Amino acid sequence: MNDREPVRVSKFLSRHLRHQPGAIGLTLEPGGWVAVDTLLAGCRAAGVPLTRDGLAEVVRSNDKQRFAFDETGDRIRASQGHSVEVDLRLSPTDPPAVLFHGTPERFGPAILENGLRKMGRHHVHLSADVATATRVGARRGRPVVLVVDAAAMVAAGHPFYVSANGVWLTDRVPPQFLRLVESPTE
Ligand code: HQG
Repeated sequence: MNDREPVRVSKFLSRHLRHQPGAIGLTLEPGGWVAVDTLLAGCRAAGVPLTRDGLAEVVRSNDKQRFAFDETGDRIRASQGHSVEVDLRLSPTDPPAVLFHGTPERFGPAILENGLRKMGRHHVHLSADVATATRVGARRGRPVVLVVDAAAMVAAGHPFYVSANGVWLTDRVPPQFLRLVESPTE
């Protein structure tokens, strides 16, 4: 693998483990799992030849730890970020008192008005720190960061989940639990 190859493979895995498993003949098992052998066969057939060791290296070195093996090492899944219907079987977990959500500046007004919605994904994605939220928001333009009053949401009965790679997930964040962090990048 050259330097760019792990990124290319990671994008390929994200596409098929989160969004279009059927396109390379995969069916996600409960929990979002796929047998490693089935995945490698699907990759090969799609022109992305990958060995078991190559896959392990992509999983190990991935910048956001997007993928995880199960305890046997025979199955793999994306830890979060799915758009396909999947039950990740995560247990509700108490979040820190505040969480953060980074978004392009242009979405700020609509979110403050309507709250955070999961849009194309399974959950609203929240970060534990401002720096991470800023990076998420900066993917598509100048970012703003919103503070989520997670403690108040828990008190109001909203469940939270945390993925294996530390992304906090919830179904929605109504506007009364949101406020803007001023100039997060300055
Ligand atoms: C926005 C990446 C208008 C929301 C990242 C976001 C993350 C609203 C966009 C992960 C809205 C959805 C997820 C409302 C939410 N009005 N806009 N009411 N409610 N939005 O990509 O959180 O590289 O589905 O702010 O690092 O940006 O894929 O969610 O901008 O962890 O591993 O609608 O994706 O990780 O966009 O990103 P997304 P996200 P990966």
